Amino acid sequence: MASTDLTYMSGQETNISEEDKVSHDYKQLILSLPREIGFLTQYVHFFHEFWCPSTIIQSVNSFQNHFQAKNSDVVVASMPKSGTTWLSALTYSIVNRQRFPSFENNHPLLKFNPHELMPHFELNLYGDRDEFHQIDLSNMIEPRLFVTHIPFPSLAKSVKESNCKIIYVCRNPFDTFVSYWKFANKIRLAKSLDTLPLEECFERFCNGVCPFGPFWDNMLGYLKESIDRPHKVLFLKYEDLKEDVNFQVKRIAEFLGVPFTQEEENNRVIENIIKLCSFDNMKDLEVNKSGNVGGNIDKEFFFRKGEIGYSVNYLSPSMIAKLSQVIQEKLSGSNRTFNMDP
Ligand code: PAP
Repeated sequence: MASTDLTYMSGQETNISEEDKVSHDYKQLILSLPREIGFLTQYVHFFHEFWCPSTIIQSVNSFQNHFQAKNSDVVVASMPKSGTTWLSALTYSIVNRQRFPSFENNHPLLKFNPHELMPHFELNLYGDRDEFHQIDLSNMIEPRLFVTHIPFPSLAKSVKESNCKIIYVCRNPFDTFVSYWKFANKIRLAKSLDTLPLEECFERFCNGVCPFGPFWDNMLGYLKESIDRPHKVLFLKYEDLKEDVNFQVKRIAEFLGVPFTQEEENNRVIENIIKLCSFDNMKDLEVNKSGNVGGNIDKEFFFRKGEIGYSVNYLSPSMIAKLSQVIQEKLSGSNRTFNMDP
């Protein structure tokens, strides 16, 4: 790919022209940081204790310095490829069910991809902004809904300290890794760039090197908060959503302080939300079949298989054994247990 760099915007990437927007001071900072080969960017840099793509460093800093959370805010947080799109759609539908009671006509999710309805702090909102730019969020309807992949300790102080709510979704690392690797290569192919070899990416992932990782640190940061402050952080698993989404949707609504009434249950509101946000439905929507988000990522790339355990078709038994061991070691050090079977 010669001297071309990729930058990671909107959960994805753009091209070298985006990196040119990084200010001189940030270029100096970036040069001083440890770096490794990235997935969607040429490099990721170790910044604020996580692996951060170069152009995101500036927006992460802007977000940390300027974002003022409101107690009514809701934040969907995750490692990339853990179910962000699905959880965002569910959260949007649950929170806005009074405003948009019809799930068949005129619902925003029939016209927009979830990523267009809920801005990412670091990828859309503060991406492509200079450090001192104050973003006007006064037009956002409350409760404001946001998305982030940033680890808990590196969130803006007001997000951590206010009473805003965070819902984190975690997915087993095998499927997360394969989903990310496939996603990155689809984008690279669309840009006529070399695809990334599975083995090399896997080694880096096992060493913790992936955007917003290490995987285990990102997950454990939110898991710890969900245990210490259960009213602040709800920790969900993609696999649990797949197993019993009805139960999890009720859990989310209760956590957000908007439980479903008996009348809503009788009117099958929960089932309608689940159907609207289901993989099959969302993948088939015209709005998700064409066009892009962030100016350069095909919306269809967000919907691939949506299955559990599909990664065994890509990872050898020895790769699965290796990542299992890494995860076990990382989790045992934290006295947490977590079923990570593929
Ligand atoms: P992001 O972090 O870039 O937003 P994210 O939505 O977290 O991506 O992850 C995409 C994965 O969720 C894909 O998994 P796969 O590659 O293993 O197939 C995608 O298919 C899956 N996905 C997207 N929407 C849904 C949905 N409505 N239900 C279940 N899985 C979904």
